[in-house]
Amino acid sequence: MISAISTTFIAFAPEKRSSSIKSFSQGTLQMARSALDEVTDTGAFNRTPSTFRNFISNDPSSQFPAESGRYHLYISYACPWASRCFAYVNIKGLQKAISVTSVKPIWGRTKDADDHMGWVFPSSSTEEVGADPDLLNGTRNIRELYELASTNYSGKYTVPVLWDKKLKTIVSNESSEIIRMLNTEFNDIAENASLDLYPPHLQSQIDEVNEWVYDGINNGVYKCGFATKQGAYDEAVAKLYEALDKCEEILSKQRYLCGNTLTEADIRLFVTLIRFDEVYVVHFKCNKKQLHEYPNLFNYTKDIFQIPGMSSTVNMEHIKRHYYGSHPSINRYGIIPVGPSIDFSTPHERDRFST
Ligand SMILES: N[C@@H](CCC(=O)N[C@@H](CS)C(=O)NCC(=O)O)C(=O)O
Repeated sequence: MISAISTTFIAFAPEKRSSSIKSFSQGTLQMARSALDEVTDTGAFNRTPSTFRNFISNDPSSQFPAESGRYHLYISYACPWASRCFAYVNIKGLQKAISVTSVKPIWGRTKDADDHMGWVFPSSSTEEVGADPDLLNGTRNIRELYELASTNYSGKYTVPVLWDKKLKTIVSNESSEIIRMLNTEFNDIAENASLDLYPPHLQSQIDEVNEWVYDGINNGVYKCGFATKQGAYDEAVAKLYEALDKCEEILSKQRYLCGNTLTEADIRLFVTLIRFDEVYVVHFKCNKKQLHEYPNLFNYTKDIFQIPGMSSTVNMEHIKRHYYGSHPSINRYGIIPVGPSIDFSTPHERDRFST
């Protein structure tokens, strides 16, 4: 019985909401139901925090114990946040333990009763290459999945969703926490258990890097793209290029962001860089400089792309079709620009740095 499970679900009381976030349905005070609604009065994109924040643990007596076959990850190949979780499944060697389903790339209607647009599943496994129906729960879209997990949910219907097949509920919809669980809690069953992307001696450095990379780059590109006033865009784009320049400088001296070993900070940066020239330069107006004009950042992106398990998490067709096709407020006709079709499998010479 779902109602009997005490999972952590952060419900936002009306008084806690940012009063400047536009309401989903006109005239009512609702949480943003889509990223397109998360704009403040100053025209700045303001991301709402995730709401399901439970943790899987390697302690067998915990509410969500790490067990093979128990959890399912719902993703979109288009989404950078979901892709970083999928990347962890692959590089930690958890493919046999955690099953994964991707939605269709382009948002569709999720209910006849209203006009919400969101992530939908194909109705058959042949309808859309790279996407599958929800064979586990039989839902038609991610919204229905949230409604299965909670009867009073009133936030966005985002991916990733880490689903517990046993308790039939959402464990977490916050990728930064899902990747931490995947890094440590499944090590008894992970095929690549020795890979530690958040080792104790680097944790404070990783946290520090994550903070400015998230603000300036991961979330920064969205702040550029979804800004509705010039000042908000100008501020976001200046911060973005300041952070990219800082990365370029760091990566001219060492292979990865926190030294010469791969860490969580690199996977988090990678998911934004791989989408940069194909999408963010045009769709989000991040065109001061392109990724391939930064020699170190560009080669670094190729380096990470070529880590076994990473390239299969990148589906550029889904990425391009999603962004250009799902945000009519910034790309009214859904036209997908040609190119630049970058090949990330070419030599990168990053192995010149000793590891
Ligand atoms: N904080 C979340 C953010 C996830 C997120 O924003 N996902 C986007 C796709 S890239 C989404 O599903 N958006 C649905 C919507 O805006 O309606 C995480 O990192 O897991």
